[in-house]
Amino acid sequence: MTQRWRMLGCRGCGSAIVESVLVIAGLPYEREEVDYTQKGPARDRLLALNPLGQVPTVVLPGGKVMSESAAIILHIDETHPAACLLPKVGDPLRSDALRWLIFVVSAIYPTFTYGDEPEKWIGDAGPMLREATHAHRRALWKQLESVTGAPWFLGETRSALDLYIGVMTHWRPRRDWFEAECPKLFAIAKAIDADPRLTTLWAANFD
Ligand SMILES: N[C@@H](CCC(=O)N[C@@H](CS)C(=O)NCC(=O)O)C(=O)O
Repeated sequence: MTQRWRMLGCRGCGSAIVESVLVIAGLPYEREEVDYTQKGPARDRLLALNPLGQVPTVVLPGGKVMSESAAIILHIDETHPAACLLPKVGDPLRSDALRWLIFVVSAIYPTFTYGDEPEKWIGDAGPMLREATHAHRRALWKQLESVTGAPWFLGETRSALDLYIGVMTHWRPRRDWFEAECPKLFAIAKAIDADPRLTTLWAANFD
């Protein structure tokens, strides 16, 4: 029975969010690169663990499979409280953290699910869905910007939300847009870029 985490991830993808949490929590892991857009043995291995074919998908020490980044992070927060991924139970900031964590994964993330390969869902009308999800995503980020604190999303309290912001601002509409339209989110993203614990991980994903 393996004692290490196993991560199925894809360069530049949401797997980097959970990888950054594993690094911060000091949890060693093995990583398999899976380009989920390409049919083949790697994608088959991913589908066998997670029929959605999404990354991150992890195998916990002991063999249990988890997908869904927020669920994985909540699990690590419970089992490794010293990593300070979320405000503790009883801290008034915890409800804010949970609200906006789920907002990111349930409102913003699906705009990529449906907008990245829109032809997969609606064939020839794909470009319309792509533009609609793109516009919706910009509006959602602006909503998040309106409740963003400094220097971190929750103000003085650093959390896993900052890691989502660091990674997801690399994606469309990308950093230049955030700098112009969402300066508080952009500042958090730059601070996350500069975290020395994550230099190697960011280079592997985004350079
Ligand atoms: N709700 C999932 C979303 C994961 C997700 O959509 N990951 C993308 C990569 S960043 C993916 O695997 N996309 C492939 C697909 O949806 O087919 C999470 O929070 O982990």
